Amino acid sequence: MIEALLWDVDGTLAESERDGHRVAFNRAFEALGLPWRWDVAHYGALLRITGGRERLLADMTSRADAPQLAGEREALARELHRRKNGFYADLVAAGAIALREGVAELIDEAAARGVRQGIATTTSRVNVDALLRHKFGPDWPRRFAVVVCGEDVSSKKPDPQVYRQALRGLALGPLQTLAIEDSPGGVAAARGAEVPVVVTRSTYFAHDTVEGAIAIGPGLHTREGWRPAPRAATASRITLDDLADWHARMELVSQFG
Ligand code: XBP
Ligand code: MG
Repeated sequence: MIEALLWDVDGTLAESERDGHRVAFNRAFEALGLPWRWDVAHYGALLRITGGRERLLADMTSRADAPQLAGEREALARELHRRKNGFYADLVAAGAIALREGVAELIDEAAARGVRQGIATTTSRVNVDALLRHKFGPDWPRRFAVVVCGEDVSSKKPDPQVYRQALRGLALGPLQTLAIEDSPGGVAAARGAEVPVVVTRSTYFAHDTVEGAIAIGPGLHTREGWRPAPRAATASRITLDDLADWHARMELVSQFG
């Protein structure tokens, strides 16, 4: 029985990376007079590092024109990240980032059926707030019983901390919940906390091998292309009944290429 859904943000609620965070990082580089630009492919490789500030620091290790001292690098990463988050909020407010199809429907359906919901993300709280405020209005936090963000944990995904903290906030055991994720790191984080996880493939993790999901498919908007195939056909999208059915058949945990 699913008591709560735990949502990842970037890649799952919205395709926010390529046209959101990436563009905002590039604007931050420009604003500080830096010649660095992250193209779509390079950003895809950098996404293996979770956390925007951590991503900046990792990229600096391969740039000869980055500050040499660790303290200076950290200060630059902090300032770039602060500016990036501002540009990201601008992009969201301008309508550049849409919720993925089927997401709003499932959030509404879960709320109507009394299933609690939470956010479990490595993203900064300001970015979650910018996105969800734009999509659901200023009282968006009322839709979520718990919201755990990047700054709330000492170690980001794939570390399971974010999920453990969300479970504590909900006062539920892992098997009473279900996570929705898009990346191998997110799946590892959920699994590390023993939370069953369903994967909706996103642009940047379209072909990665995902281990241990209870179901994987192209998105919540369609019943096509899912493994295992959804059985509880009550709509043309993935519904709470489909999630409950996969959750009940959890012995199907396996590796999807
Ligand atoms: C995605 C991330 C984040 C975002 C950028 O997290 O790794 O770092 O790319 O956000 P998730 P910040 O899929 O768990 O939502 O710059 O705020 O880190
Ligand atoms: Mg994600």
